[in-house]
Amino acid sequence: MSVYKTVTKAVLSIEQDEGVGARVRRSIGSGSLRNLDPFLMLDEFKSTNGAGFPNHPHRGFETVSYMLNGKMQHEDFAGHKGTIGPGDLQWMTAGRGILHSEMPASDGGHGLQLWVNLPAKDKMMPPRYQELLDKEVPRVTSEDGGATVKVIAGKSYGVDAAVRTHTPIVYLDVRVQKDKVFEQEIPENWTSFIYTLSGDVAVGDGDKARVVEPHTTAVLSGEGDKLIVRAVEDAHFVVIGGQKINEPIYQHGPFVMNTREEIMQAFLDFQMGQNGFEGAHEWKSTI
Ligand code: 3F1
Ligand code: FE2
Repeated sequence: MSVYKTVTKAVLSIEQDEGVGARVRRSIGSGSLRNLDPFLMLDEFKSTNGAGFPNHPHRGFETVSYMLNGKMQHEDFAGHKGTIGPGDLQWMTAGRGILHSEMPASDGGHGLQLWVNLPAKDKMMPPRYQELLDKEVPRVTSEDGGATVKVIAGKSYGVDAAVRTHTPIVYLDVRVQKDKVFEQEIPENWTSFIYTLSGDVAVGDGDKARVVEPHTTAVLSGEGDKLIVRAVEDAHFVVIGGQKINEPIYQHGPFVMNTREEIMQAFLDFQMGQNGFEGAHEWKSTI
């Protein structure tokens, strides 16, 4: 018999400044939502005025950019360049080093960026992109048609994602009609949460359900192997879960390693243009 997960914590995200002139609602990674292994950060990003995230490096983790509306341009120091449009997904494994620029196209953008930690053995792997257009992201509908899901990572209602992850992860974009229900298996002891975009939802079963408003992170219990969400009104949210990596985390901004020494090495490598940061100095973004 399955046991439903409960909400252990619900935190509303308030808009804050990030990047250059950009505004984000920070979910994971904000003061009260740290240590959600394997997740380091989740930002809901909305731009109107061309503000974004010019030239900056990453090492030791993955950035998952998922566009909800509008367009973002990206360009990295190895010449990888493109535009992410509505519903498109870019799963970027920074590995040993990426230097890039992420800027909204002229009419602005609305999207989510999730940072997923890498296990120690993969932190220095060569960078890799998995890019899917909206129409290439697998979709599935619940039995009664009340819930529709885009399977970004993991599996839902029997449909597998196209993306490959380094540790087990589930990432779903879910829309549920008013008074309908979404159900999802998530293993016990994983870290998992939902982040709401629009519409109030009741998370959890029966008496234990908790109503959550938009722009809120509802952290789910390790106990229980099933999530149930009822839409109080037409609702849109993401479900994110992952197996814990259980390794020490030493983070300095966009470098996430296991020890202080590895962080000092990352600074040195970036400064010297070595060990994955070759050419970092000479590079100038064109976007
Ligand atoms: C100037 C600056 C400061 C901080 O590495 C959290 C540049 C980068 C950084 S950063 N990145 S911030 C970030 C947040 C959201 O700390 C970067 C990009 C974000 O969203 C981009 C996005 C979202 C959806 C692109 C495409 C779809
Ligand atoms: Fe970035």
